[in-house]
Amino acid sequence: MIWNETKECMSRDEMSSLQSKRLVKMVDYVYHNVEFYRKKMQSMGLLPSDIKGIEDLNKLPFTTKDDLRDNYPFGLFAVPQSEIVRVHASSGTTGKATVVGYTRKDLDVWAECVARCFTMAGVTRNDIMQIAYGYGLFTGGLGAHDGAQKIGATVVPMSTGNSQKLITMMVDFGVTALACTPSYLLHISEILEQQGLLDKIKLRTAVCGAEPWTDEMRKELEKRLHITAHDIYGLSEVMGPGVACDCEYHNGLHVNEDHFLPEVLDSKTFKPVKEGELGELVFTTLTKEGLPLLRYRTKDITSMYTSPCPCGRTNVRIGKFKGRVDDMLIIRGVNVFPSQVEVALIGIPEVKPYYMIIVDRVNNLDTLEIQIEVDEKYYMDEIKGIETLTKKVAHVINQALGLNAKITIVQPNTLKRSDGKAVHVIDHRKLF
Ligand code: DLL
Repeated sequence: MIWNETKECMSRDEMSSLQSKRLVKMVDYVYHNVEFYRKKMQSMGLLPSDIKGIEDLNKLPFTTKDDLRDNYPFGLFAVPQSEIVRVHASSGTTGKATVVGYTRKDLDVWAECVARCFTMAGVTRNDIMQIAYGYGLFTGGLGAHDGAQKIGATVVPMSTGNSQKLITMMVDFGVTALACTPSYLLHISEILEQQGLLDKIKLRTAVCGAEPWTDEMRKELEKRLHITAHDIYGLSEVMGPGVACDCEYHNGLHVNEDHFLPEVLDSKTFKPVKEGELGELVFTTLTKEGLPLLRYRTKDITSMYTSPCPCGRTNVRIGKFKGRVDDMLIIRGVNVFPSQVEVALIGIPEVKPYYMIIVDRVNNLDTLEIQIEVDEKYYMDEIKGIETLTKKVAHVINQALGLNAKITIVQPNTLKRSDGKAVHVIDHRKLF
């Protein structure tokens, strides 16, 4: 489990027993240090002594993003402010920001977890690593920075916002590793291609996360850039990047479960789903001091696997994210995830994997439009060419979603590029 000795892993039984020990301690800690949890547990007639191990996890209350917002800014912190050495915050599109706080030990654990993840992606002290997540209140920049530094890589703290500078330095410094969102990596690959710089870079590996992306997109990026790309997951409430990451087998993301105890639950019954089935990911922090959380509902949809991974790591894996509970669109009664559109588009060579899904309601009927960018190599002025392509894309989308969509083919470089989390959906129905 140690980042530079990844082959020396605990058995599943050893892990469960460590988790049980830590959970018992954690429940006692939150009961005595966080009024919110004490009151919640008291209202359920629950005492810390009722929790004897992970088998009692389902007795504990859930925590939601609203609980953090209701206790804005520091109400759920378990230590006095003098013990908090850093805060981050995530601003949702609605409501107040959620503020998270870290003690010095929390920052050490965070760096350790990110270092393990980057090690899974093959990063070593011999790498020059650009961190192109935003630095600041977002956890991506500083979180990835501390992890890369812990490994001993040469860190280039790029942040976001200046793609040309990033590319110049990538070439001049011989950058070998990059951390950024997958949509930003796609954008970078496009600029490198346009500027004829693809064979001037030494990039080997990219560690991408902060937004859902598909395995098809990973392979596409690997092919374009001749690299390996890895999926890193995390969320600010639980810590930031580094909660889980995939190894060279891309068999799902190994969870740092000695620090974050995962459950995948049916979001109606709140009972665990069977191994491999989709459900909502829920985390209980096992070692956090500043902002410990019991059963935090991430709203992220995934599945869990305990079978052995050929890499030798024994920690559980979560499947690539299907999206978020609140990302799922219901259009004319059909459940649609933006990732389904992404997978469908990657199979069509004439279009680029940029897309915008626009949903509306006209005369009480849902309408679905998908704007798609044609690849410049295939860009056709003649109406006939566009018509044929539109029909082809409409057919592929219909097969993928089981829905008819209006396909609008737009000119190359029309859809907005993103250097952070990409927006793929505009749902006008929410405005009513
Ligand atoms: O996005 C932390 C992070 C930074 C993770 C850099 C990875 C890399 P938040 O801004 O709080 O934190 O957003 C958390 O982003 O609940 C997921 O919905 C989504 N998310 C994060 N990583 C992935 C991923 C950071 N690899 C929310 N795949 C989470 C899919 C992801 N979704």
